[in-house]
Order: sequence, then structure tokens, then C-alpha cells
Amino acid sequence: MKLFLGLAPAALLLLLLGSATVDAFKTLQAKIPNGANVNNPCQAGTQWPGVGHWNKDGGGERNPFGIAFKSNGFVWNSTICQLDSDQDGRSNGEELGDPQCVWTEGGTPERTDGITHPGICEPVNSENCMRLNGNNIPCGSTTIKSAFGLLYVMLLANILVR
Ligand SMILES: [Ca+2]
Repeated sequence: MKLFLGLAPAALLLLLLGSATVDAFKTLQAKIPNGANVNNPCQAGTQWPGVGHWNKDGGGERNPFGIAFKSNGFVWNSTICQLDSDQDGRSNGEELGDPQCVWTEGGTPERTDGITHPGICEPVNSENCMRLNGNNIPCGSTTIKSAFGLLYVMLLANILVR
């Protein structure tokens, strides 16, 4: 019982920190065009809600777009819009559906579909992007996890067969 009482404040703190992280990126999503509409460059058909972070669910280390957006005072303007933060040849505005850099908070961007990631160089499998994204790109980790998962299943199957 004492252990539980001791852990309770820690758990509560984690819960608060977790929801604070979610709140942070949800608030920031509204400050960029199509902030809640960015496609996941690692997995078609899914999204990347934590646009400024290497972690798709937000929190942790910022990607180049997140770093630039922060140093721009978390404001969307022509400066951040014209940058190509992930260096894939398309400006942040082009990626986020505001090619003319005219979007303001609360407005509807010029384009709302096919929104690409402004902080992760795409296509992620190209030689150039693999170099630029470096070890930060979490696309590969799923593959590694799957590989370990597969290995585990194979080992387990091997044991059961015996
Ligand atoms: Ca770009």
C-alpha cells in the first residue's frame, strides 16, 4: 500500500506531463496551415500530428521545421513559409498547402489535401533524405521492431515445434 501511495504522485505527474505535451502540439497545430492534416511520410494513409517533432505524436526532440518555427516565435509568416526546413526542395508553405504564404490563423489554406511534411525530407527512402533525416527518422524503427518481432515469433515457433 505504501508503495502505491509513493507511486501515485509520480503517476499523476506523468499523466499531467503527457497531457501537457498533447495540449502543446494541439495548440501549435492551429498556428500553421493544415497543422492537423499532415501526412505521415513513413506510412501512407496515416498522419503526423506532432508536426514539429521527430516523434509523430509530439514531444521530444524537434525536427528542423519545429526548430525553425520555434525560433520564429511560433508564428506563421512569409519568413517561415518560404523556408525549406527539411531541405527537400519544397518550401514549408508548399508542403503545408500555403504556396503563396498568405494563410492566417483560423483561415482555410489554398490546398487542404496531399499535405506533406515540412520537417522530414521526402521521399524518405531517397539517398539525399536518408542523409538529411539521419538517425532521427523513425520510419525505420518500425521495421527494426518488426524484424525483432518476427525473430521472436520464429524462435517461439522453433521451440514449440521441438
Ligand atoms: Ca521542404
